[in-house]
Amino acid sequence: MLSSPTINNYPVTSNLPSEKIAILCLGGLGGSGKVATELAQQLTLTGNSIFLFTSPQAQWVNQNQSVNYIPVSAPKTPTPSIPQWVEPLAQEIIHHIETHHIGILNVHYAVGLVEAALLAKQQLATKHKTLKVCLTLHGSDITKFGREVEYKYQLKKSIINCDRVTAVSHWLASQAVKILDLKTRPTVIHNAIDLNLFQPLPRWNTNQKHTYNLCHVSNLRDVKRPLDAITVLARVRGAGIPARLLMIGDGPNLTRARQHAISLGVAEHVVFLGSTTPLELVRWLSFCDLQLVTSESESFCLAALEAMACSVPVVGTFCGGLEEVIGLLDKQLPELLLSAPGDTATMAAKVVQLFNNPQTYQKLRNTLPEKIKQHFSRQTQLQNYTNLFATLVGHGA
Ligand code: GMT
Repeated sequence: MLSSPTINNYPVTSNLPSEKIAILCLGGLGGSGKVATELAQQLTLTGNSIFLFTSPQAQWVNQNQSVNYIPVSAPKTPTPSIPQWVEPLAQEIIHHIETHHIGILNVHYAVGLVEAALLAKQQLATKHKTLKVCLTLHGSDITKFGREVEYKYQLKKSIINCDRVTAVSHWLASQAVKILDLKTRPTVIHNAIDLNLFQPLPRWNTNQKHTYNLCHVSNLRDVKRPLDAITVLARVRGAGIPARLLMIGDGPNLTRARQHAISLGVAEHVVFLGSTTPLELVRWLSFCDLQLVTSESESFCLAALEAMACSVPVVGTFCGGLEEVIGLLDKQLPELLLSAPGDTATMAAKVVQLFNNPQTYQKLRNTLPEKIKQHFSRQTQLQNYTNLFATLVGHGA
């Protein structure tokens, strides 16, 4: 065990068990992979031996990271679990667990990945080898797959068989209990972000004839309702506010989104930027006056946290976790900034109201980054995970 390691100069009491730890996650654009990869990287920086099992050419892994990256055949995006990919993945997990003598596997995202992990645990047990499986729930694993009859029972069985289960928000923990009728509530460990990267940069848009820059940052899946962001832009412009929309991200609704912009007559005011690196994202955010989160459901909404850390206020939906995240920053914020999913008229009205109230707007810009530091610190997240892993060994594990 190491004494007093630090993360970005913050001390972290490392009571990580001596067991080696691996983190398994999806390798695509999604937030669960981002959270898991950063967690692996940050724990590595405390001097621990952490392995990251994720898809080849994973989105969030880069050469500058010191984590032990092991490509495995995990899917890149949430994928229904079928034996054709789950069983081979389990065999790869067994191989790497045995090769590197790993004792704890933290699985980020339930569907498919946790079945592979539990299959590995079971087969290792027949060789008298112990693998503890700690599952982190991220969102649609519960809110989408948990509601589908063909996945629900398998998912519940898997969750019950894990040694520990966490969720990224209280809202998601409650959904898991309710949807799957769980007897044990998952432990909540909120996500955190890299505040050395996500911080306000000098503003670009300071001219008098200001065009407001809105942005929508997502993987353009149906659950994000990206077309609503374009409708909100059209409504804001219709209310006389000169605005454009930066669509940041890539995904299944890209073509429909472009067509929607044309059909609403705002195509020249919508810029599709595709997916970006985290550094590029911070730079784009420094052009932005406001972020639109139009999702049907979000367990947490990492994109909103990143924007607010860069001083970009968010107008969004009551979609679950977002309300919890911004409500923790300030109890008044959900009422001020959120409306029902799909209610683009109210969302546009809230945007207009903010831009027409420079005092309220500026106060948000000035105070959000500091509040995020207080409520979503990396240090707390790491401490919570290390404490949890420590409970997996020794008595009662
Ligand atoms: O659960 C998903 O839909 C996928 C997952 C991902 O990989 O992007 O997203 C979830 O995890 C993020 C990180 O914890 C959260 O910020 C997102 O809110 C959450 N997405 C949903 O709940 C739809």
